[in-house]
Amino acid sequence: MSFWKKLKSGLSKTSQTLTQGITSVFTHKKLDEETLDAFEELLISTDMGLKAAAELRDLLKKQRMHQEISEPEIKEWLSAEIAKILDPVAVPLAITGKPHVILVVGVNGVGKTTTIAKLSQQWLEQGQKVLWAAGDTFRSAAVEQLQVWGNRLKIEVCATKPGGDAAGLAFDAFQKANQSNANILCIDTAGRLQNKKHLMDELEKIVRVLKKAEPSAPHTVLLVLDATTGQNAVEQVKTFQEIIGINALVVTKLDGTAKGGVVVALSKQFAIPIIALGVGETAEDLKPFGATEFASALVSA
Ligand SMILES: Nc1nc2c(ncn2[C@@H]2O[C@H](COP(=O)(O)OP(=O)(O)OP(=O)(O)O)[C@@H](O)[C@H]2O)c(=O)[nH]1
Ligand SMILES: [Mg+2]
Repeated sequence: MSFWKKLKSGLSKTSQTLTQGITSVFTHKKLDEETLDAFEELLISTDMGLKAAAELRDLLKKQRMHQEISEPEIKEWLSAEIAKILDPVAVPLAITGKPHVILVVGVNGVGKTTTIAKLSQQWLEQGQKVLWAAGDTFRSAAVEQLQVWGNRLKIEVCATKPGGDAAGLAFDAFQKANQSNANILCIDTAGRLQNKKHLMDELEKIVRVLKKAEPSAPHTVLLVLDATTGQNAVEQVKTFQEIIGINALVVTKLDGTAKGGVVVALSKQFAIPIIALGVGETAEDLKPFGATEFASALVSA
C-alpha cells in the first residue's frame, strides 16, 4: 500500500468523526453562533486542541457568518486552513553537522528505536553513512532491539555494558563517528527512568558530555511522540522542552488513531519542525510530513 493510502486509511477514524460531524453540524442553514459552537466542539473532539479549534471557528465566522455553506465547501475550506497551520512545521531534517548528532528522546514505547531505524534506512538510501549509539543502557532488550535493526540495515551499533554510562557512550560514539567518517550519529535514549529528575539528569549529562567532544552537538534533539496519546503528546513536548529543549518532532502510530488532530495541535502550539510521520511498523512506514497531504487525509477532502 502506498504511504498516502496508509496515511488516509490510518487517519480514517479521525476523518470519519470529522465527516460525520460536519454532516450533522452544517445542516443547510445559515452560519450562526450555534453552528460555530458545534463546529468548534467537533474540532476539539479530534484532539486539535483548544487554540486551533478557536482560531478556525473565528476565521470561519469572519469569512462566512450568515451565509450557507455546503458540506463539500466546508471540508475543502477546513482542509486548506489546516494545511496553512501545518505548513510552517512540515520541514524535513537538514543535516548540518559532520557528523550530525541526533539525540532521540521520548517516553517509553512511543517508537524511538523504530523511528531511528526507519529514518536511517532513508539516509542510507541517500548515501549517508550512519552510526548508532544504544543510549538506553538500562534495558538489555533495548540494546538488542537496536542491534537487530543494525544487523538488518548493516549499521554499526555502539553499546556499553548493561547499566553503563550513557553519556560516556555518547562521547565514544561521537569519536567513532568522526574517525569512521560517518555523516549521522543517532543516539537512542531510555524512555523509562524512575522520575523526571532522573530523566533530566541523564539527558543533561549526555548533552554536556557531547558538547565536550563537539560544542555544536547535539545538532538535533528529536522528540518522538505517539499520536494515540492525543493531548498527552502536547504535554510531553512541554516536559521535554523544559528538560532539554527540542528542535525536531516525529509523530508515530498515525495508523488507526481517532486522535490524528493532535498533529494540528502540535503545529499550532509549538514552532517545532515535524520531520516525519509514522503509519506502521515497517521501514517504509515513515515519511516526510506533507502539510497538504496530511490535511486532506485528515478531513478526507
Ligand atoms: N502501528 C504502529 N506501530 C509503531 C509505529 N512506530 C512504532 N511502532 C511500534 O511501537 C512499539 C514500540 O516501538 P519502539 O521503537 O520499541 O519504541 P521505543 O520508544 O523505542 O520504546 P522504549 O525503548 O521501550 O522506550 C513497537 O512494537 C513498534 O513496532 C507506528 O508508526 N505505527
Ligand atoms: Mg527503544
